[in-house]
Amino acid sequence: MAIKGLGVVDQKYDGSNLKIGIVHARWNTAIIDALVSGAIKKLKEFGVKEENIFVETVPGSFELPFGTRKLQEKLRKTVGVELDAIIPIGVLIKGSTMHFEYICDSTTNALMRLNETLEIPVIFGVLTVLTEEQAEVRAGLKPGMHNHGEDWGAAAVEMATKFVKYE
Ligand code: DLZ
Repeated sequence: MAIKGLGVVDQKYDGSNLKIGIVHARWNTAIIDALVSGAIKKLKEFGVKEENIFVETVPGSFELPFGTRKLQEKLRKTVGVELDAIIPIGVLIKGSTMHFEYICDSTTNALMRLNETLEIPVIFGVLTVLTEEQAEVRAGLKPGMHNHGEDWGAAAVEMATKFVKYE
């Protein structure tokens, strides 16, 4: 049995009636693209329809909390769509200043607080890594390595099914 990672999914989930939002930063694009693809692949494997996956971008991870909150509101107001979960995706790579620490801390806290204020689950799709290589490994860009975006897709379906559309 694997020690790390998501583990075995506890039941078979049907995401065919779910609407899932993805808000992703554009910093570190190659890694972001892989993570977003991984999340979408997993959502589809769980039956989420392509037309029910709503993708929006923001400049960097610091903008993720605002983008996450506003995507829900924007879709509701413009096209009458009620999201069942949102996956914010960002990649923060440590540089030579304290910027990394501040953005990691504020972004993580703000996303966590959205779970207390929004009525839908907000998944934590942010990699906070020390090197580009660590990010590539976690995005499945190195041979044989696992794409964490897939875990975020699975987490969104599980949380939405258990706690939003459970009837
Ligand atoms: C400024 C900045 C830096 C230094 N590093 C990253 C990063 O590694 N990953 C990321 O997503 N965003 C970074 N940013 C941009 C900030 O998140 C934000 O977009 C800008 O400070 C503008 O508010």
